[in-house]
Amino acid sequence: MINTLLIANRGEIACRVMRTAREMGITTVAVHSDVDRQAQHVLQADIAIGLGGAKPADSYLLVDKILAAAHASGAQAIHPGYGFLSENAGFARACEEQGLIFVGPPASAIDAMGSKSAAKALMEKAGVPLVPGYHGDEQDLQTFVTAAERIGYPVLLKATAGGGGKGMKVVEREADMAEALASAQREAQSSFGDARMLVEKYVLQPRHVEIQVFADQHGKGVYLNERDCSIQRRHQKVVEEAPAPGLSPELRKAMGDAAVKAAQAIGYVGAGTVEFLLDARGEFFFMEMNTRLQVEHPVTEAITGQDLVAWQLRVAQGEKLPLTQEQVPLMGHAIEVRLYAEDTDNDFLPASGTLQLYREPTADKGRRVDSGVTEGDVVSPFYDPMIAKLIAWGETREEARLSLLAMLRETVVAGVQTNLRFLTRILAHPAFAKAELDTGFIPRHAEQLLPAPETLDEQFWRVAAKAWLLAMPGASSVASGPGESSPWTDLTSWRAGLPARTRLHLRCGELDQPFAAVDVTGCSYCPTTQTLLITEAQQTSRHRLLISSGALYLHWHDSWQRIDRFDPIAEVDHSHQHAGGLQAPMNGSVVRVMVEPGQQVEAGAVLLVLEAMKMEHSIRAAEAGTVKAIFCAEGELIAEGTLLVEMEEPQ
Ligand code: MV4
Repeated sequence: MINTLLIANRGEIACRVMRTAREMGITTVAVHSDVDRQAQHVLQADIAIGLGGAKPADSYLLVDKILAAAHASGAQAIHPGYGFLSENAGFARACEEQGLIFVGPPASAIDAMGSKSAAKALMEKAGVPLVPGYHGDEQDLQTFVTAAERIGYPVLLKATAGGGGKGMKVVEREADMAEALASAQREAQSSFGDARMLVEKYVLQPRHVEIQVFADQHGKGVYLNERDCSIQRRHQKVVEEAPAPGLSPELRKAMGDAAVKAAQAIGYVGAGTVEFLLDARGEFFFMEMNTRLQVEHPVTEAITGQDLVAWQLRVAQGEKLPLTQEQVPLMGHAIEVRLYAEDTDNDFLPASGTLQLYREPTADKGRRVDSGVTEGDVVSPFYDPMIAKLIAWGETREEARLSLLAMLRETVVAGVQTNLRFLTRILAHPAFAKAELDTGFIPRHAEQLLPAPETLDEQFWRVAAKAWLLAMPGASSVASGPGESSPWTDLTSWRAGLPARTRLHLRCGELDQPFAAVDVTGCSYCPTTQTLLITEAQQTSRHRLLISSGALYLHWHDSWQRIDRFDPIAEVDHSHQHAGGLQAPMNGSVVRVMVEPGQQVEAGAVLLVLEAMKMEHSIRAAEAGTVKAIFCAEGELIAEGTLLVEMEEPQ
């Protein structure tokens, strides 16, 4: 019996596993790195044990510390989640040796699937369909040329030790084989320390269809239907759904039976996934087996009504599978998207930072959100950048799709860049609506899916200014409110002999916009629903706003834009400035000095760049003139009020 379970993981999957454990009356033990001390998985656990460090190698991968934590907390079992130690045969073996239950397959089954060519040999023997190819020990050029000749070009070279698409090379014709093989071998040697290759028929525009399998310790195995995970970006899954659209019951059974056969051939126990390539003609081929619970398991749970973590824990305790094959339901349709902290404008670079705003869609029938964060948490650069998974279930695929789109529109994230808009565009794409799925989906539709780099147009700034004046506490005091004689909110004040001074200056990211006047006629803000209504030319548009810690957030084209008052330094030019000099408006450091003494500058030219409160601020020349002296240097820390630059005004 498991009455205490240690979860050797973090984030959403640790929270997910703990939820079921709690429901089963099991005491939960979290382990955590130093940076995760206040993470959700730690706060939700009954017992939390620090591992130290930040990087996985210094924390969640420390086998000895995790085993010691299990013993110290009285845990009988360890659930590894996914990633980290989940497919580490050495860890599974160490658990077995120390009398701890590893919630996963036997170490021998992990080993069996570790090498691609060995796995293929095993699957071939078990009668699981393979892509025609060669996966033997001979590694000379002639062997590969002969094999490719036999299977027919194009062929695909894959590293035996590889995975996730690394070290793969398509070869179109015999003349290219020598160079392709040498280069693939070099890459495999440097990536995996193992140059061995295999070659397969290259399947054009395949779908990624995987079967969820389960096996108990009594020799029984079942499949819980399939998932289509064809929508991937650089071998990273983005959207997953169950069942696979268009899969006939006959094909489902054929793939399911093959997957169970694959599992039984290696003495599998617990949850596993057998991945197949499915070609346009409905032929399927074994790709690999994942010996863990997968990220996308919720879509299977949604269409079967089963709790796969409960199944894992029951099987791990020696119980029989809860259902026979005939009893496994397939109800409706479910789709999942992975919300990642990443910069879609910048080659999907992982993003990090504080979740200044984080609001999940409301829980409702057929909706599910699995996450491991809350507002104010930090998305750190040390771990996988997935923030949450959103899952929608419907009677039909279209119902699930529309429900998931609604969930995406309710999701609010600010402070960290995410792929929220990218996901919305995929779900809204006509080709996705028509279920035109294959692994080329994202590259094929990239132009429509990839958000153009941020350009905030005039309309955005108009809405932002109205929102600021009507919704921000105190903002309207700078203006005459609506209902007064003039419909214009005049933001300019005149001073004899001086140019008009802008009173509202907003900033959004790196862009800023000054306003002399803002027309708020026909506009209203409703604080309870947090919506701004703008009526123009008989048409009312509705805008969603959020106000949090002094900033305004405006929902604009499927993402949230943070709007602040522009840089107080802008005010320096006018008010904090001694005659001919520029002072630091706040404590900070000098990032860059852009000018030299004696240099002539135009009005508005950037003289210095300061960093304060993690933001960069430009110090600009108020008027054209000559730089007389500079009193600071790059990298220097400066106090508020320090004179930084002296300007000589033209005579
Ligand atoms: C293939 C293939 C076409 N033909 N094998 C990519 C990752 C690795 N697990 C297997 N992969 C592929 N193997 C043959 N013989 C195309 C892919 C492939 C792919 C597979 C699944 C999901 C997305 C993919 C994206 C590009 C290529």
